[in-house]
Formats: sequence, structure tokens, C-alpha cells
Amino acid sequence: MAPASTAPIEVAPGCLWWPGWLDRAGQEALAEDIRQVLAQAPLFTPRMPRTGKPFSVRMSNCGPLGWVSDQTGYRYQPTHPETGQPWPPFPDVLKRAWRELAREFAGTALAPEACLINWYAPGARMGLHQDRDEQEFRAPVLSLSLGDTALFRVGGAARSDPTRSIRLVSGDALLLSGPSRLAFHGIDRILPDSSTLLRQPGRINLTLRRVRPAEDGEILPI
Ligand code: MD3
Ligand code: FE
Repeated sequence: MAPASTAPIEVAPGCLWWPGWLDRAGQEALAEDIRQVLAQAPLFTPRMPRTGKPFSVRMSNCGPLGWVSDQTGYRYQPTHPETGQPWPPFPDVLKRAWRELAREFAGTALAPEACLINWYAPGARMGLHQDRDEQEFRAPVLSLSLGDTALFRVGGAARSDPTRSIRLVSGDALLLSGPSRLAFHGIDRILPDSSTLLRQPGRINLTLRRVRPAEDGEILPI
């Protein structure tokens, strides 16, 4: 059983961090859940809009919607871009993470609709960006890390704002709400041989997101 949600560290306004939110057994169970998701929805290589340049990170998704990127643009869609199949359902632990962290600490009543799965081989990185493809910025984004440690950078709402770096370790949870929801952020690098969790060197990051706007009758925070 994972530890209860202890007090988080506030990395930046609205950016809450729980080092070791999942213990080793919880990480192993989630890694196995993700292996099963990836058996149904294999990793694909996203490409930059217009240029078609490949990302160094490979991706998949679970939940009703998934984020994809190809030469025609970024979007959320209900099916895998290569198999055409619906994304697999959320593993239960992701629903629990949303209840215990996003509902509890960001006050959201909205349900998550997508979980983007990022796979970083050693050497992969993600440049500084904002997550703006969702239609509902009142809901937070919740991240869980598995495998090798990442150097994560987070700034403010402007690209030129000062940034802070933290090391995201296997089992860590990070919640982005309020002012941090539209903060610039990225992954500078993966620290090799920093975890024994996965069967190969690298890192998995999971981000749970609300995509569509709240419907009439869905309770909103504040
Ligand atoms: C801050 N992923 O998938 S997770 C992404 O580790 C993404 O794979 C990184 O950036 C990763 O878009 C960082 C932490 C994270 C996720 C979403 C955010 C930070 C965020 C959204 C808004 C602000
Ligand atoms: Fe992001």
C-alpha cells in the first residue's frame, strides 16, 4: 500500500510535489499496469506540426482521450494514431491518484479524460513548453514518474520568467494547478542508471488531464 498523501512541497505557486508518493511496490504495480496498456496501445513517435521532425520522447495514452502530434498538428483523439483502436482504460491507481491529489489539493470536481504516457530513453528530452491543447485550464494536471530520475524545469506563464529545477524521482507525484497550470516547463535530461525499477534504462512519465470543458451541472472549484 502506498503511503498516505503527506504534506507536499510547493515548488512554484500552484505546483505541488510529493517525493515518493508511490512506494516501491506501488511503482512496480503501476509499471506492470503501464506494460499492459502499452501492449494494447504501443508507443508511437510524435512529430512536430508542419516540419514533421520527430520528438525524442515516444508516447502512448490511456483513458477516453489521448494526445497525439503529427505533421498536421497537436490534438486529443479517442483512438491510437496507428492502430485506430480506442485507448485502454485508466488503471485504478491513476483514478486513485486523481482523487487523493487533484481532488484533494486542487479542489477539482472534474474527472480526468486523458493520461499521456511519455517514454524517455536515455538522451531524450522535452524542451520548455506550455500545455495549452486542453479546453479546460481550470482543472489541474497530475504527473507520476517511474524509472530513471529526470531533471525537470518549471518557470512562469512567460517563457522569459525565471525557472527552478527539481529532480523527479521514480514514485514522485507533481500537481500543476492554478498559476502553474500554464507555466512553461520541460525535461532537461534523464540521469542514467538512477533507478532499478524498469527492465531497460529510461523513464516513464504519466500525466492525467482534463481535456473538454466542464458540462452544465459539473461542479467547478470556487
Ligand atoms: C507544468 N511532461 O507531458 S511532467 C507533458 O516529465 C510534460 O514528461 C513532462 O511536460 C514529463 O506535457 C513533465 C510535469 C508537468 C506536466 C504537465 C504540466 C508539468 C506541467 C502542465 C503545466 C505545467
Ligand atoms: Fe507539458
